[in-house]
Amino acid sequence: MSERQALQQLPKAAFGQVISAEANYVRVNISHLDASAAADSSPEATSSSGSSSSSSPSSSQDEDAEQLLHSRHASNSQASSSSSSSSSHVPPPRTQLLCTVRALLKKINQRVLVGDRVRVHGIDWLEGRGVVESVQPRSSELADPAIANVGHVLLLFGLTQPPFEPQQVSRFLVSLGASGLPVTLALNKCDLLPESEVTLRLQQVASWGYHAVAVSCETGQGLNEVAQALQGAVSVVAGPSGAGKSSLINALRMGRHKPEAAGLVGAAVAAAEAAGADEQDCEESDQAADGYTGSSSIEQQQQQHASPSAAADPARSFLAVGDVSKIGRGRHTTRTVTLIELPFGGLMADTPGFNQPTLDRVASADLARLFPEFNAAVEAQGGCRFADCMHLAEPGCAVTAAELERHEHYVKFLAEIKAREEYDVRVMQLAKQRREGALKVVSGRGGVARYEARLDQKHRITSRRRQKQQLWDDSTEEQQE
Ligand SMILES: Nc1nc2c(ncn2[C@@H]2O[C@H](COP(=O)(O)OP(=O)(O)OP(=O)(O)O)[C@@H](O)[C@H]2O)c(=O)[nH]1
Ligand SMILES: [Mg+2]
Ligand SMILES: [Zn+2]
Repeated sequence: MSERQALQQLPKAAFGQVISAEANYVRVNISHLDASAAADSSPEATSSSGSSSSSSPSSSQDEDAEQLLHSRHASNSQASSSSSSSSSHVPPPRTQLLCTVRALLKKINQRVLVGDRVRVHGIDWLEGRGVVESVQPRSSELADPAIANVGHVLLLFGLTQPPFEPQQVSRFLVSLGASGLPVTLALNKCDLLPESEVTLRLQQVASWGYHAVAVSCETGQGLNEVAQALQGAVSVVAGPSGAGKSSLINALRMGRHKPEAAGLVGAAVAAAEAAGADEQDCEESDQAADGYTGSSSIEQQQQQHASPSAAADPARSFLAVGDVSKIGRGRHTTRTVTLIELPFGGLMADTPGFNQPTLDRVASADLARLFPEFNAAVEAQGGCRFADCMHLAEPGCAVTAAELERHEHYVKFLAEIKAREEYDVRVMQLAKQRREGALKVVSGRGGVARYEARLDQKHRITSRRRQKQQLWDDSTEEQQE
């Protein structure tokens, strides 16, 4: 059986994981075929297979096809030189598919996130396209960054450039700590500060109840400890723009965490910076690293995916990194969430940097427990006087008595969360009243909709339109009689 025929015999549905997502399409890494789905039964497929037998493949054909997919899986992850071999007339077989999302999923507001395990159907193996039909239940889901099924979070901040901002770090710790996932905290760019200042930062973070690793993508310091935490896990790196998230993934992919690889990181960073020199190159670099491009149309993506040049050029196999601005802030170089394979086992999602992760998933009643030093203070003092103490101005509060550095962060976050909770309650009450008919929506000046109390039936004035309609109905009834 030729390669083309084998591809046409593959079932038209498969399971896989979303490795990157754009507004209109997602890229799915295919893990296995759905053998229960029928293979291509189009006339072209059956005629090119040269047989007049039934449209569904026999089990041996199934095995052939599956073997082909798996053999391609292995060869795809190596260099792409094989694409110029004798099979040049056959489009490259796909272990990654570019997929649209089924309209029904959009209608029911089912978002497809990076990391989602999905069933893809209607697959065109030759073109490498399909449609995401359903999303399997998630083991975890984060809002900021939006990603599903990760088991571990790496929080990365710059010790400088961008500056270390305690309240921002707290916010990330609370926002991601609320997910219940294990968090590793790393402080990058320790090569830019004297050791004494790095030590002070580590002590500050330790006083909050966290162990942080001081790392440098430039010198490789601390990367081994980070690599150990990531090994074998599906992780996501989060942190502000410019912290060095993409640089860290590049360094790990270079094997920079291994002591014997000293000196390689300079080359990696230089190559990545060259790749990030302009927008076009950034996107090509992203594509080479993870099979994703930021180009707008599905056709462009297909063409770029088929191009072997990116994989052949080692400089392009890094994620793009961008210089920080004059005031030491990141430039939002990474624009999408992308899952990338780590050479020592495991997957790592690179994410766009952001400054204010949401606290929408944190309840006011849970906030205090997300400050480990509060728990320690309460335990040390044998508890607050009141069991339901919110650690604000209550007498006998163990937390306020301990005069902790992050208490002011807690107070700010609590106010924000309470305001949101009160708003949510109001919206729910309004929705309830609307369901019960106590309110009606009227459009006011400028077409702005507002709610107005609905009067009891007996107090309502019948509109002139309704009066006229009633007269009309009565007269036609009379005529009919
Ligand atoms: N000196 C020094 N510079 C670093 C280190 N890590 C990263 N950088 C530099 O910091 C800048 C930003 O790095 P990126 O990897 O693009 O940062 P990012 O967190 O991915 O940023 P976004 O994609 O914008 O979210 C680049 O100029 C890197 O070369 C480090 O350990 N030491
Ligand atoms: Mg980045
Ligand atoms: Zn208290």
